[in-house]
Amino acid sequence: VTGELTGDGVKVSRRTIAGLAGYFRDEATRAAMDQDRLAYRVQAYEPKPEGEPGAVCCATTFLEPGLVGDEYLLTRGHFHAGEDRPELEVTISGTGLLVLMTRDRQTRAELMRAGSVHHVPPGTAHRVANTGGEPLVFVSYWPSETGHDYRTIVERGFGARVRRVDGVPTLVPEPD
Ligand code: M6P
Ligand code: ZN
Repeated sequence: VTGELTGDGVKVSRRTIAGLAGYFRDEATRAAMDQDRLAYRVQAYEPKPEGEPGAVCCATTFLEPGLVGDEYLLTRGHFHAGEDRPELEVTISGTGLLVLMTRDRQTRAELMRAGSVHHVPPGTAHRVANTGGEPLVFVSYWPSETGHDYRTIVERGFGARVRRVDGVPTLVPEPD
């Protein structure tokens, strides 16, 4: 009901503002913020080690509300190393946008709200932005043989960013 995962094998990780260096459009504003401030935490249950087949992994992400300049707090985002590996996102609470980008940088977004379910097709980078005033909580499911490619996003980013334009969350195209 809350998304909280507990029990043997659940691993918890935290990502602070410091851990999001380079991910926002306005890096100077990010660098001037409290570096220890929590951006999101993840509770993950991976029955098999990453890259090994035979299980479905799941994780709950608790993404804090807030802005860095005019950009909403976000997860780093990644492609899957296995290009044919999909993912499923189930929103527990809060509101946000799931940003999806194909390898040719076509970028779109889906509205996340309590109960919404989103399929991330194979070959699609995915990132979540919290556009609301409360934590955005969602559960993700992916096959255990999926590896993660963060480098492509670090190097080139997404084709669009979720920014506050006239008070409204807007997917704004971003030059490569
Ligand atoms: C979702 C899943 C996890 C991921 C988390 C945070 O829960 O996609 O695999 O760890 O979001 O996103 P990221 O790892 O891209 O920062
Ligand atoms: Zn993923």
